[in-house]
Amino acid sequence: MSLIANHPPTAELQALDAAHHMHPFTANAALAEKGARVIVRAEGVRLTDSDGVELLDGMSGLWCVNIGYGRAELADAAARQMRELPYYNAFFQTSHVPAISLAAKLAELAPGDLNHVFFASGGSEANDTNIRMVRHYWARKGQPEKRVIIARRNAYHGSSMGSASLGGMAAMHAQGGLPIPDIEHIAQPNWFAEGGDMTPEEFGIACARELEARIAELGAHRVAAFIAEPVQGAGGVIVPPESYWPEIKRICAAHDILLIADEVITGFGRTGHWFGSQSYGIQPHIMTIAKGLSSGYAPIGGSIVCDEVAEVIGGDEFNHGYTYSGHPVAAAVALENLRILQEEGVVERVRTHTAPYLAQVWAGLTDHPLVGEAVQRGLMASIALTPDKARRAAFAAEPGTVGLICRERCFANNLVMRHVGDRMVIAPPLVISTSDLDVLIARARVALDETLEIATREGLMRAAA
Ligand code: PXG
Repeated sequence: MSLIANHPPTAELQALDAAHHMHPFTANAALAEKGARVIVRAEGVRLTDSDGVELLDGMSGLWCVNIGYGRAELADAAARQMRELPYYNAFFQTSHVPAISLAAKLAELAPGDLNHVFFASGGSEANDTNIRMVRHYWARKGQPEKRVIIARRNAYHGSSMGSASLGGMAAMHAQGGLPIPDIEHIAQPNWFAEGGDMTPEEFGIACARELEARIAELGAHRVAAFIAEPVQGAGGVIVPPESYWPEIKRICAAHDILLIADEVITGFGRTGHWFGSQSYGIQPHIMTIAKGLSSGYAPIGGSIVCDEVAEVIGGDEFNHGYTYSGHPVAAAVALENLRILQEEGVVERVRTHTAPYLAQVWAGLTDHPLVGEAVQRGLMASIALTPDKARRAAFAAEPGTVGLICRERCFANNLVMRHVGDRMVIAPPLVISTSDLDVLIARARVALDETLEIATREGLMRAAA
């Protein structure tokens, strides 16, 4: 590797970034003062910044680089496809080889009769497709009033008007006139924060029964679908109690409600199966996919749709689609990514090797005085920071104050770990080795020690009333 940087110096990049680049989910003025950390390249599970410092990426970028960085095969697939057919569409009675092959491959990988794919460029677009598709489905079946979609508080389903309405994040609904009509929210199965005196299993049932209660309130004739992530990701890696999904399944079936599994994070091996639904024995009617579909090498997402819904929707023209639906280059990259995941046995290795190892070392973090619980499923995991373990207490300070300190300490120790409020989350590339998991845990421990020291010094170790 060349030691001569092929980019301007960091300060210059930061100044241009501050002057012209509006960052997503960021207070840009505050960032401008501090300067963004500029990432210039990556290999395997490691990022390199513009000062040449190496970081262990505990987040797979943004939950997406499942296969790890630097796979030349994906670059070659993109270049090949760009030369042969950089763009064509499927709107007006045409199709092309990458979209056809990818749809067929996804039908093979997805469980049961999820045999049809509607492509998008990412998860937000795919969830907007889902809103229109389930409402149109019931309308075509003669029940146009069956249009309410029930989702969960603290869920993340994207940033477009529709998908952010599905999402249950209050801070997002507070900006830009959300939610759109006929979206309802129920509790998330977050036992640590909201379980009170119930056991996790009792709490899982209670959360699921909120769905049944809301359906009863609205009338089943008005409810089109329930959407949820098998394991909430951006909400803080909330692993539901084992009792939760069987009860949700029963309720959806009993009231003739479509089930949409948002697999944007849980898909493509994250939970140790191809899809999170398989980890929980769920057979959804629609799955939202994105991120790991191409390991983030190209923007592509979509909806995998069951036979019945596809047949009803296919009966006339569904007035919906994106210029880049099934983009040939992105589809070719996704196909190559799936080939490698499959041929190298990456998903199986997570299930039988790395996830069990992570489960063991991650659980060990509960001996730290700041850590109230440590949960994990496959290669996604979280810890809840607390000032009082016995009470599972929240901090008296503004939520996220201590989490942000911990995130900063991780960054300073060359580990990318995200905070969601006062939960710390990881989702490393699926190709991570057990020795790199050891490095991750060692750096996390240092960061936790430093966080405890700072929080104690600043009087932040007080519990909310
Ligand atoms: N569904 C889920 C479950 C997601 O996690 C989306 C939909 C939207 O996908 P697109 O491709 O439109 O971004 C997501 C995205 C975070 C973070 O900070 C998480 C996501 C996106 C950005 C930030 O955890 N998830």
